[in-house]
Amino acid sequence: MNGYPDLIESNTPSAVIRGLDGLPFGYVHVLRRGEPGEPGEPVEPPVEPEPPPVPPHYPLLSQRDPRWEAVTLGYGYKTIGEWGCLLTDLTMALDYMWQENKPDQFDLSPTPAQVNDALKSAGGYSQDGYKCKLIWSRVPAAAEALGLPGLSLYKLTYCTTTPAPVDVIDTSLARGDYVIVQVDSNLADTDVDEHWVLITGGNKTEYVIHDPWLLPAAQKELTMPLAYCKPGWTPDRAIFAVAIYGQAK
Ligand SMILES: [Ca+2]
Repeated sequence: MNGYPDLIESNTPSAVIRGLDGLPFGYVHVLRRGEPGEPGEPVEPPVEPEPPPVPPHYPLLSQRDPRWEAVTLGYGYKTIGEWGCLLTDLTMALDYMWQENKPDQFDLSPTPAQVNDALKSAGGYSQDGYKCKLIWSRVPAAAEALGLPGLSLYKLTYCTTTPAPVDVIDTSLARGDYVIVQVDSNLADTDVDEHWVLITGGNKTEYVIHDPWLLPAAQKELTMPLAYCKPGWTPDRAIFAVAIYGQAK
């Protein structure tokens, strides 16, 4: 005997230590080698699971955002804040495409001012008097210059006097294409006051739209026919042109 109490190994959490006189004088935890928490062996922290990736979503951008509202649209005499609705719609679509293709560079998605510059470099505008008009077929080249190759113009149709092709819109939405439509910004008169919005969901009876005119940009989504429809109108009556872009999937 060395004068020290014997350690009694046990499967139970505690074991009794007895002195030489056989009387218990304390309790200690007796740990088997390899059990968690053994002194001298670090305990591995629990591994946190990776957060799920954020699914792509359309941003809510306003053409009247002070960051770009004063920028000249193309080569014209109007600004993005005044006439940049279509440009802002395109930017929201390209930002969605960006999220799909570059999810790790989420914060670098292009702004309307950057898309405007890319369109100018790609020959994406034509001058028509004081108007600066978009050349639809040049948008893919501008997108590629921004780092987004593979965009195609699938459809461009004007339907001023005929019902809009809502079946085509619905098929395109289901496929994940980008749908931009023209509406009448002033329903109080009889002509079509050109305005473009982005359709982000829904179907032929009710579409969710992102309206670039609204400010602030974090405005709530609108729906047609609540917006841009006279009483009794369905979306196919209220849409006067349809442009659909997409990327090969
Ligand atoms: Ca009108």
